[in-house]
Amino acid sequence: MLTETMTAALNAQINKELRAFYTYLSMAAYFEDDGLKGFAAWMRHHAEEEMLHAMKIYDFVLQRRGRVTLQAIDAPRASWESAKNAFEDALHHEQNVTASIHALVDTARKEGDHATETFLIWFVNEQVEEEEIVDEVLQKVTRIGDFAPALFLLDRDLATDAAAAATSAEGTSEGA
Ligand code: OFO
Repeated sequence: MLTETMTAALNAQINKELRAFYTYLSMAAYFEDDGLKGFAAWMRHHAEEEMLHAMKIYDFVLQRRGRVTLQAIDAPRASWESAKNAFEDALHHEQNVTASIHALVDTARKEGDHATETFLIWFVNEQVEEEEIVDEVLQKVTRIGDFAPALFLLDRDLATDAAAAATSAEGTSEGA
């Protein structure tokens, strides 16, 4: 059974994950509009991952006989100055999520909730990976700057990455 404090903190995290879903989906729409379909596919795949994160916490709260209470999701930003600016924003967003996951672990420890603390380890590790992949693309777009041919090559690579990630996610859910 979850404590009230832990339940409130987990519900707040569900909202943050849904906010991340919204943000990445908005970035996907921005890149679609900009004609960068590979960037758009990458962002869309990432948005879907955020929804899975939200649902993972949602299911955990229910499993522990807690009450899921959904809160309003703030409207995300709709446009960015450049691909670089969008990825800077994405990295900043991931760093905030990392901080809030760490704060959740602290709460679980204070509450003496070992099950939640153990559950959150997956998210702690996931954030290391999330920051790394966003930062990897950010470094590339930073080096590319305004050089359109390189941007289109990266767009093609990101389309391939997004398709491979979607296939592997399908394989995982089929195997589950
Ligand atoms: Fe990209 O962050 Fe969720 O957890």
